[in-house]
Amino acid sequence: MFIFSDLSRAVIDGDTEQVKSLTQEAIETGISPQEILDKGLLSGMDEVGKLFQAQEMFIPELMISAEALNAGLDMIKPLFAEESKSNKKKVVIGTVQGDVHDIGKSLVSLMLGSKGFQVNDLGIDVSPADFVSAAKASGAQCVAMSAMLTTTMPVMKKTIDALLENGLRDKVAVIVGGAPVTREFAERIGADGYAPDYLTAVETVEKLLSNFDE
Ligand code: B12
Repeated sequence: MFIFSDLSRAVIDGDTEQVKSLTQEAIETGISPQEILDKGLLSGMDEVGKLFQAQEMFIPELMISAEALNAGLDMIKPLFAEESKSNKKKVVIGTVQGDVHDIGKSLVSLMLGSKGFQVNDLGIDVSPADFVSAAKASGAQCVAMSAMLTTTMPVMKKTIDALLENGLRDKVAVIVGGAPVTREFAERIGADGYAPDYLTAVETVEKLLSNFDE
């Protein structure tokens, strides 16, 4: 469908107004929020990643594309929330210290919320101490960490160590993700789960927490 390629193009161009009007049009046409996201907004960001890698796009343009994507995302968020069914399990989520990438983390957060999890999204640049205090304060059953840089991946291990030092490690399931993170890395640092995308992330958290009482 043309609307998907137009939407991707608008993300690549960082044209927020165009993203908004095409997203609105897609919603009105009855296209599912998931398709708008995957085939339009995220496929545009995929292309942005490739152009950046090829040095055909630079940081300021990336930021403008991210803003445009987020404008579309804000419009489809309520459509995901409509599917929600309440469950009392709590998840603390954030992008680790030193890392400001938040699109993937926010998607995982959104999807968990739409499946009824109580999500405490700590945002970006979250220190191990902040993960620990948020998990403690909310009595969360799960800590979910995102890292997009090879240089910030070690903070995931530091956070797991901090959970252990604070007596929380056996009370929370830890799940990790982000483009450079692999299942092998997750196992190596002692995480309980790993997922490559937002859909698998939700399935994995559901599986991990199925043993916890509500
Ligand atoms: C947009 C972007 C930015 C934007 C971020 C804006 C924002 N608000 O997030 C800006 C411009 C700020 C940025 C900055 C930088 N970036 Co950048 N950025 C990207 C880019 C193009 C897209 C990332 C993205 O949003 N993808 C779309 C989302 C939906 O995908 P995702 O994040 O992978 O998330 C999915 C999965 O990974 C998973 N997931 C994510 N989190 C979690 C968490 C859990 C718990 C689970 C289970 C799953 C999960 O589910 C998500 C949804 O399906 C990537 C390219 C790429 N290929 O990833 C580079 C990239 C990540 N950036 C990179 C770099 C180098 C940088 C900078 C260091 C550049 C610089 N010289 O300044 C800075 C670092 C700033 C910092 N301290 O964090 C490199 C990282 C290389 C590496 N391996 O270390 C990449 C890979 C580009 C490249 N090829 O070189 N960046």
